[in-house]
Amino acid sequence: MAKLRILGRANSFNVRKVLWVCDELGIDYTREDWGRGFRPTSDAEFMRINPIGLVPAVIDDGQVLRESNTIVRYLASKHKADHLYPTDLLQRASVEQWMDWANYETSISLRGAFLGGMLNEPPWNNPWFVEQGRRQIAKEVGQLDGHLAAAGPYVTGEAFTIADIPIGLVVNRWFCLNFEKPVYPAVAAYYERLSTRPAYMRHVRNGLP
Ligand SMILES: N[C@@H](CCC(=O)N[C@@H](CS)C(=O)NCC(=O)O)C(=O)O
Repeated sequence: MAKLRILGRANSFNVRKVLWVCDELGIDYTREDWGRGFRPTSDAEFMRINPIGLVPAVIDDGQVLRESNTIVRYLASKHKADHLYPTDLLQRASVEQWMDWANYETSISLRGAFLGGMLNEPPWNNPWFVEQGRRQIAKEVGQLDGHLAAAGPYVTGEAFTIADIPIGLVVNRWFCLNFEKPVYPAVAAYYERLSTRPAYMRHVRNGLP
């Protein structure tokens, strides 16, 4: 069977989720550098594969998939990793609600706090937007802190699941942000807990925000 083909630069926030889950599941893959700093995703070759023009995209058995969280869930299901992505509907919803939260709520805040405030990228570097993003991400990571303190040590409780993958990316970026941040002890302990996983150190806590 052909190896999973991952299209996207290894320094991308969303590609790193896919690389991490592949390591957790022992999936063999090839990866191609597409996206900022490499071949542009606006190239016809990429757009034919993913007309949305964003990384990651993966090709598995000739089928194209996009959206990092969807790819993570698909791979966990395909490899029957029920311990990472439970089949019980309520447990599954608990995993998915955190994945959705990370992809929607925190990614809006990080546009201001990271793309605007740290990378100085227009149009996100508007001072109002940067300030809003910083305030909002601090609030959200505070919510995560309260949740982990009450119901941790992982996002859905006792065991590591794929919910920890997008949240693990957010937490790594949080610690890289360059403004004065509140101290969140449960999040700090969680960061160290995730860091015991070789795949996290390899793809996420590897010096990149
Ligand atoms: N919702 C998408 C977002 C994908 C996304 O924003 N990808 C960024 C990189 S993290 C991208 O393609 N940026 C353009 C580029 O690198 O050229 C997902 O979760 O996969």
